[in-house]
Amino acid sequence: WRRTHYSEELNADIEEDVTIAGWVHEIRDLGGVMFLIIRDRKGKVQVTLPEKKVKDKLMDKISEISKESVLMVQGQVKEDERAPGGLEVLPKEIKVLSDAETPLPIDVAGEVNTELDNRLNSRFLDLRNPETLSVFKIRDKTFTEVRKFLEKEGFIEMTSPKMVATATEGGTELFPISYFEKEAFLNQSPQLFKQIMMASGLDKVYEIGPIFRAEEHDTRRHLNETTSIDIEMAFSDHTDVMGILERLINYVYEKIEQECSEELKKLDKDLKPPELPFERIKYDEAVDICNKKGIEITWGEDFPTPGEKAIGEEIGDYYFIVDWPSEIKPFYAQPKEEKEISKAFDLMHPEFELSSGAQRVHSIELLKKRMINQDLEPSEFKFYLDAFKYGMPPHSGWGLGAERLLMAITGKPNIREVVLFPRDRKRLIP
Ligand code: ATP
Ligand code: AMO
Repeated sequence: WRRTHYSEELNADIEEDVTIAGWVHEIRDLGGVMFLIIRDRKGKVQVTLPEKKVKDKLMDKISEISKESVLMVQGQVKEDERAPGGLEVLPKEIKVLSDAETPLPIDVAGEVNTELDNRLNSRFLDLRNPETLSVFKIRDKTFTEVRKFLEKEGFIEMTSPKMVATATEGGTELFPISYFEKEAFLNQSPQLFKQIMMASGLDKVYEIGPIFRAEEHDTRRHLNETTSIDIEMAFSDHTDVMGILERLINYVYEKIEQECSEELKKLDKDLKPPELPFERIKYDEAVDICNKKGIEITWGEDFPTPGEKAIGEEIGDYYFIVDWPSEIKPFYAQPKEEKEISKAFDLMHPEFELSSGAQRVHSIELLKKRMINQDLEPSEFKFYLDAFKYGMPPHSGWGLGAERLLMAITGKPNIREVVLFPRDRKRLIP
């Protein structure tokens, strides 16, 4: 037997027998007639078994079936206005491919509010809930559209190693691993590798891949393994890549709004593409907003979560923070003429940070100086610094947290909702 149709492909004009396959969503026995609602990836369809018309053998088989068991049903499609969707299948043969144990560990229909922890423990069952499935259909579409956009802009996809010898984003957040006789870590960012590629002549590269951060804290917007969308672009400054970033966000919102309307409806999410261009506010202005709202910040500090929220409330949409103090941005961020300010930026959603980026230092002398200032040993970065010796164009780039973007699109308040198998402070299984 092979599936001939998904539920949503059925229509009353089909004369030949069809074969559908899926899970038993619901069983109703009205005495004299039984209804099975079969669910597949695309929807649901009713299978109707009137006792008089169906073979006894079939009836016996079905009377013992449990919810969420896997069936294949062969039969005729019939119009009936009493059936949900106006169609039903009258079975000639039913195969039980797999029985489901009872009770189920979580409520698949999503009527009982199951705790996230339990849902994550049985993610395969959780995905049978159309609301959860919608999140992951949107996730799939988001990655597809990000790739389409970047390819159209002339970016080439690269993949960088995830097992590395050095930190890039501060030494405290590294996961050490055992790598034969060497000291090694899981990579925090493709940063150094995408920059090295700027000396290769590829000009525009992107990577979508995992990054690992040993952050101790347990919040709604941090994971220990997360997906980063990274770009790097030669012969550009920070304003060029900020333009690409805002157009990318706007494009992805439009595509999801147009092509995932069913999924958005299931999530009860009204998605409006943010208006272009996004507002740009200076670091100093952001500090003022915080101080005015009673969140004390001194110049040279990063914004604490309440500060981010306060600025987000004031602006109400996506915005960039620019003109950051050089001292709180990584060594690779290019300072402006007035050295204490850098050509780095953060892209903010009203509720959290979504991306950071910068024009990069491309002078090897300045790069070494900034490393030393940040207590990094240039000799450990030889493989990276070498790329700056033989012709390195000016370049810029950013890293965008894919799960943060998906939180914004789906409206899910917890980052764990938008990853199949999240890794956080407490969770390593499944
Ligand atoms: P990135 O980590 O990429 O810089 P982010 O938004 O996660 O982006 P963090 O530096 O991790 O930035 O944290 C930003 C802010 O989040 C910090 O300034 C801090 O106030 C807040 N924060 C960090 N850890 C916690 C925590 N455990 N609880 C509440 N807030 C936190
Ligand atoms: P940054 O450290 O700001 O920059 O990371 C970029 C973006 O990645 C996301 N992100 C996270 N999301 C969930 N959980 C985490 N633990 C986590 N850590 C980071 C955020 C963040 O804005 N190399 C630079 C990028 C560059 O300059 O190109 C970098 O890694 O959305």
